[in-house]
Amino acid sequence: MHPTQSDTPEKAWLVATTLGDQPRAEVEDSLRELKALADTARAEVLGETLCRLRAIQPSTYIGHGKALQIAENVKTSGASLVIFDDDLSPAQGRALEEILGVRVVDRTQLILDIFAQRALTLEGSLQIELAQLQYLIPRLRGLWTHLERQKGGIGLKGPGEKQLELDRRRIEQRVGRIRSQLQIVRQRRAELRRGRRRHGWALLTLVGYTNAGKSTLLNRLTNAGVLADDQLFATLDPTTRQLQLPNHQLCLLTDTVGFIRKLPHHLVEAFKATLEEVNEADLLLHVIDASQPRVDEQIAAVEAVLRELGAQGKPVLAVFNKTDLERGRNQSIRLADRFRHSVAISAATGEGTQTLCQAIADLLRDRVAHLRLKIPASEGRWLAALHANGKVLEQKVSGKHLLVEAIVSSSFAATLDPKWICR
Ligand SMILES: Nc1nc2c(ncn2[C@@H]2O[C@H](COP(=O)(O)OP(=O)(O)OP(=O)(O)O)[C@@H](O)[C@H]2O)c(=O)[nH]1
Ligand SMILES: [Mg+2]
Repeated sequence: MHPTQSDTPEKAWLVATTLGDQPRAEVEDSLRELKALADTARAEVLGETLCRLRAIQPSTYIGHGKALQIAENVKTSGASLVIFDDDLSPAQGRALEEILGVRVVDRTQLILDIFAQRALTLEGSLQIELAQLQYLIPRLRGLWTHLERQKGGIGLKGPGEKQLELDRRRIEQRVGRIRSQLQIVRQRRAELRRGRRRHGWALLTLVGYTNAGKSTLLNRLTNAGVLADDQLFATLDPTTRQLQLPNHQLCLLTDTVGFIRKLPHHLVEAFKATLEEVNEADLLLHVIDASQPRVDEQIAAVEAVLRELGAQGKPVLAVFNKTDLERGRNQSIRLADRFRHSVAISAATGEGTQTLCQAIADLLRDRVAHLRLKIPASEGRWLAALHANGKVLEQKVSGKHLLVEAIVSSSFAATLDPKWICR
């Protein structure tokens, strides 16, 4: 079912709908995004239809007359695939395929396909497979009807209920196996995080709409060398790098998968292992592409996913990005009121990134300690620990003592002998 995997691009016709008095501009924007998704999946878009619906038709989603009109468009254009911007029920998908005479894919399936193409690591592949199987289970019946038809249909005895039941059971077993493998991944991630916590370094996670510039920012701040691309969902797997703030405080910055409007629930569910980086963060950097015409909706979409993850209470620093573009500059001024803490930057040019680092340091102030220490020479091994866990600004020997000035996390400071700390 991948519209994406053959060498010759699939030729797609796009369909979006407005319901009731939903503003047209909103749907046009969603359609533009669907086009970008189709493009990311390497489908060639031949045309599009925007349907105004008074109500959703339970059987075919859009009206029958409209469906026939699209069937005509499909035929004359030579499209091999119709992509719906809205989610279709399995029955609606089948009924539409019947009328349109070509495969019908909805937005969820398109996003699942893109994720499947992008998954490089075992963790990513397992998560996407889980989401795909869960999407598939309620659609199995339709799949079999298709196969029967391809075999000649009428009179041919299909695999029937028994086969369907067998397949469902096999898929459910696979789902069970993936879940337990993912459980192991989660444990490994949790161990990794515990390891990082031991140093007391603050954990920062980049979140934001896909294509907002999260990876570009990670690269800019840490020379991470991760892929940043003008494509949706360029990043699937989290990358973590160390970042040193202007006060010499060390923290860890994690880049993770981007969000999108109507992000399939299965995906959010399946990507829990990856997205735990969000829940574990001490501070979220919400990267916002301020140059987007409908930036408010993108912000709302990200906030909705954060709520779904249970991360709504986390401290957030809004990072208005792409202010090298005029609209980015203008909108970042307007948007500042919406957030308690915000900074305007351009990850591309680096402008504003110093202010950003300062803002992060300010927000994490209570996690860091600037110490002057007088350590007995016999406890010299602590000097190595200070170097490993923080930033030593100065060190010298004075008689039987080491005098050290250092920046360390508050939690590491708590492990030091209080007698050594000079007030
Ligand atoms: N003009 C401009 N373009 C930027 C800026 N930051 C990022 N971009 C571009 O925006 C596109 C997306 O950047 P990425 O860093 O891949 O975005 P992302 O948020 O990591 O996207 P996903 O991983 O797909 O969620 C790339 O083409 C970047 O070059 C910026 O400050 N200004
Ligand atoms: Mg990215």
